[in-house]
Amino acid sequence: MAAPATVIHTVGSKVWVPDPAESWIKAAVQKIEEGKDGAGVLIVALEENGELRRVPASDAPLQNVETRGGVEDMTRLSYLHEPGVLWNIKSRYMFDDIYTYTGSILIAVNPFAPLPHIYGPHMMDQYRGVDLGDLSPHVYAIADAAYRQMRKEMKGQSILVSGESGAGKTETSKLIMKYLAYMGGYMDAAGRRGSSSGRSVEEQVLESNPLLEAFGNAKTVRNNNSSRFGKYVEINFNEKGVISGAAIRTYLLERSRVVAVNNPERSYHIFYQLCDGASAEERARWFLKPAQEFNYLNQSTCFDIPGDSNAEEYQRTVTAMGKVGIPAEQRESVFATVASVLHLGNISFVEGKEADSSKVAPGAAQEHLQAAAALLGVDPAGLEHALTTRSRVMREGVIVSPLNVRSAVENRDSLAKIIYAKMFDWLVAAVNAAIGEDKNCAASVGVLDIYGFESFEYNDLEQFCINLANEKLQQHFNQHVFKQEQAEYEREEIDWSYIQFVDNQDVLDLIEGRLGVLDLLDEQCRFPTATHKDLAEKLYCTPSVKDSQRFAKPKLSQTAFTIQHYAGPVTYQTENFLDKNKDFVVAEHQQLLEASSRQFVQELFASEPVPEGAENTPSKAAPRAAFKFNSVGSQFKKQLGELMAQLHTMEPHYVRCVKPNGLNKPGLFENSNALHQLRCGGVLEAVRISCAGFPNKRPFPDFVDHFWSLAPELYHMPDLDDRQIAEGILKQSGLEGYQLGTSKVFLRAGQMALLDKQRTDKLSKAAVQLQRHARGFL
Ligand code: AOV
Ligand code: MG
Repeated sequence: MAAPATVIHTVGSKVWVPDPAESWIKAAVQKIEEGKDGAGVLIVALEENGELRRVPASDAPLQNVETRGGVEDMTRLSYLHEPGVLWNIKSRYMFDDIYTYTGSILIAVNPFAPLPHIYGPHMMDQYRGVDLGDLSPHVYAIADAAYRQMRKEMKGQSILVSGESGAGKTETSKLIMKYLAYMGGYMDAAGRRGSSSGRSVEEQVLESNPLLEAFGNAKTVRNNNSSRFGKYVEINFNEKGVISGAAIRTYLLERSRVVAVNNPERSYHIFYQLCDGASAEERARWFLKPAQEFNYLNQSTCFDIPGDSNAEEYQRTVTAMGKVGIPAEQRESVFATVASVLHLGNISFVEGKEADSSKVAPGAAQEHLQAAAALLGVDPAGLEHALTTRSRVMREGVIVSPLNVRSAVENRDSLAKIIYAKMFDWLVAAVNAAIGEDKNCAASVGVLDIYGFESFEYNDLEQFCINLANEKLQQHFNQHVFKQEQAEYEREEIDWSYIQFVDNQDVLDLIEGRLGVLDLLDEQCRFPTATHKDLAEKLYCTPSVKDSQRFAKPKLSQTAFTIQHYAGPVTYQTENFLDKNKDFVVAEHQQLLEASSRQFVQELFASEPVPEGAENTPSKAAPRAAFKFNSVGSQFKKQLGELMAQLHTMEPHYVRCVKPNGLNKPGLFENSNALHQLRCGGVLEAVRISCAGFPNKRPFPDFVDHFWSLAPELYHMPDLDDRQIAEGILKQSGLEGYQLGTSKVFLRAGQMALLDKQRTDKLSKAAVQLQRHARGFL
């Protein structure tokens, strides 16, 4: 992305040079030399301490002329390059201007401090009906643009919010939803907002947020309120622009958190809310104890979130459930089920009489067995049996075998996870049923709050799925950015046919294409005896995978694989891929719970076909016929496919959230961290696409005002218009490949810098002449 070499530099040019600590650092050119291969080499002095460095000229893009507090739209920068983009965002952030546009994309940097003065009805009123760019960049402006475009064209709009954990996606999505609810709220004949009677749809939509957050968010090391699921909310509007319904879809709730929490993280908020906030009667009904006494919670020493009260949040959740429209009996059932999960976690096992068998331990574990059974509406003996044995339906009949203590614990955990996951899905369905989708709506606005690209030390199936989602969204994004550029070129009637567009279709083919990684994973999951080594072997030797440019086998591992994602390479460890990809309910759990005396539990487990021979530890079982299973990866791929199909019918709007530092602190901006996110969020890709075409667009009058000195004789010709003067200036410059549109000059990457240099040279020559001239007089 750096501007072309030497020709743009002169002694004294202010440049950016790469720096290991700061990514980019400011410097001034002291001397220009020719390197071995003829390429330019610069000796530069760092602005901060005068230190001299030698850098290839091609690594030293020119600085933009400094404007205090940066520019509101990155495309207005004279030089659109990585350090320019980064510096602009940073300078704005230091003035608490957290929002910046790159064309129509909004970049939002998390302030990590409340900024009440920029939000609320007063601000919403200001942004209402105002064109993007007329006021300071704001998330309300994006929401308003979507809302107005929807009304004007009666076409669906989507607002896609992305960014890494803690970057501010959920907060941003909520701000968008609040804006849409405000604009689309019911208004009576006198123009009063808010519905006069009962619940309003917009209130239900907004209250679904705290509700789902209570059950699907948790404190992690990255974010005290981290969403552990992806979410797409579609808000329906009638032809008057009033909200008429909504539909919520969720993706991939993290299940493992229900039974395993690492210090200093927490499990889902609702567990702590319940333990601290339930009334004395409720505590008695649900056999509750302090959170510290439940094994699923006390693996971590964190039970509270600084600044939050679990008990108050419990009230907030109950209120939200009520406002959304979940009646008291159902709330009771949900909480009883949440409590049952906690009790399950306290059922421990000891060795049974037979070898390799187990039974529930005496003492406290028995009480929790009783409690869990009561809350789940099943017989305690039946629950114990389901936890400590495994039956398999074979051709010869049903074979019941005991489980040892370790397997019983695993079995108990998988029951807890499936109950919680089904309850979460039930809640989403209940919210949808209560709000109601308006299938006959005039148009909708969809808001997507989905996990950003992830790359950790250890990357598992979750990261693989999340990164697949990001690749899909990235493709959608690239296509859109590219289309927008093209649209402008077409409007200006210039030729753009030769502009190349690099796609990430090859990564998608590798992951989700025929005989791609997901296909091979499913294939291995159908072999009960297959291990992760078999999977890895399969990946390493199948042509559709191994021959992909985007696939590599890491040198030091026999079971991992690396995918070259658009945002960088990620190495995935396959150890858990097979187990995590298999999703089914263990036969005894299904039988036990579908016969529950509690209607709610029955509903959760309403008969699902149980696959023959299915059980959850197939790797330890004897070889047997392949069984049908539900593939987590393929299910997710299908969901994603549906989401993308939906998004393709809508006009997209993008918000890229950036986390300015890893400490969640206000006022701190870490360059390399932010740069990485701009890369992952496709912001730099958008800049690249724009640079591949004509990154600098200047209206004729502006162009002439700036560069007239390159052809002063033309400037003074009375018959020429600005377009003709601009054309003359460009002809004289010796540049090639630029274009003249109907109202603007379109310059290729780097050409602005070259013109600027010609202008500076000319002006300094003129200045020297002027000086001589002046001296002559003395
Ligand atoms: P995320 O959704 O992107 O992370 P959140 O939206 O939960 O991130 O934001 C994390 C925290 O940053 C919030 O709890 C707020 O404290 C703060 N924050 C974010 N945006 C703003 C804002 N506009 N104004 C003030 N504070 C803000 V995750 O769900 O973990 O991927 O999985
Ligand atoms: Mg979130």
